[in-house]
Amino acid sequence: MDSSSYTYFKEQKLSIICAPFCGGQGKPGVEKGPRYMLKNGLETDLKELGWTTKIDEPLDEKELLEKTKIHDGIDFYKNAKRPSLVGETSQKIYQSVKDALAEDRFPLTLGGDHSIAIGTVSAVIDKFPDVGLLWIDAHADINTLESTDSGNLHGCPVSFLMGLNGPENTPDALKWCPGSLKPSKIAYIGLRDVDAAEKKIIKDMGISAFSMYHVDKYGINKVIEMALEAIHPGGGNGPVMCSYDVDAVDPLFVPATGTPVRGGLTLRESLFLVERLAETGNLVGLDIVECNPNLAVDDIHVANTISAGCAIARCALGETLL
Ligand SMILES: [Mn+2]
Repeated sequence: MDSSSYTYFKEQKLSIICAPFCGGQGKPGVEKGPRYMLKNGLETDLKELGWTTKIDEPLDEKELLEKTKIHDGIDFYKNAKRPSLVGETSQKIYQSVKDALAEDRFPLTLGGDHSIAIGTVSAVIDKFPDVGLLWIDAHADINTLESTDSGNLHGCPVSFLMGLNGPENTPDALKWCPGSLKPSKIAYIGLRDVDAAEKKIIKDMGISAFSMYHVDKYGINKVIEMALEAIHPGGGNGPVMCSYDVDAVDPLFVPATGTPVRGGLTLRESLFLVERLAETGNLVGLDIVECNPNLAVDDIHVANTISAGCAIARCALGETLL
């Protein structure tokens, strides 16, 4: 793709924002995601696609890992684990994404667990108030503080983004989050493990959700087009943010992730999805989250997972097969 293909980032400037955070869930290792993806040559590959890159590391991986242990058992709100740390960390990511967008840089954020999207999506909405959000995931991540069984906040970011917890029921450290995402501005793709309470929220609020059933029924291209039409009615045109949890991809292809669920997207469907979004020229932000090298059984698992994460980034940012 040449730079004229981009509606919002004609100068093709990019910030790679590293978000090595594992405190939104309980399995250490997911903080290694950014480091592993960069070691895999991601920055060089993106440069070759024409992007001028800058790496932003607002978090200290080691310090944060220590803090996550310290916060265990003392930092909680109702059933939710480590809300102060999640709030403080996602606010730092929020600032980094805001800084990138202020310089007209495309924000590519590498997680870390999915709680960091509280920061990324909020910042993108500040810059593009009419942005539509595509949440690519096996899970809906829309549990509220009331409904979460596990208490892991990586299962709750959408509820904060939408303001579903209400001001009086939001932990102090998360009160910075505007919570302004409207139900009509989000669409899910890839769902296959949705809690009963989440199903109710999705139904009651009329949120567009395309599960693996829809992918099987209509094919991935039609699903993407329906999702775009849902967030931008009347042609599907307008800014799009993509928050991509690699567990949307079938564990055959992405085994090293915290909450794998079988029956997911094939590797081609996963990449086609972002190739198709790149083709619209309307992408304004991308997260790639939940790559956890510690959960690999062998080196091939690590390589498959990390290379899939990197391929998603490249395809979203202009890599094509021909
Ligand atoms: Mn997720």
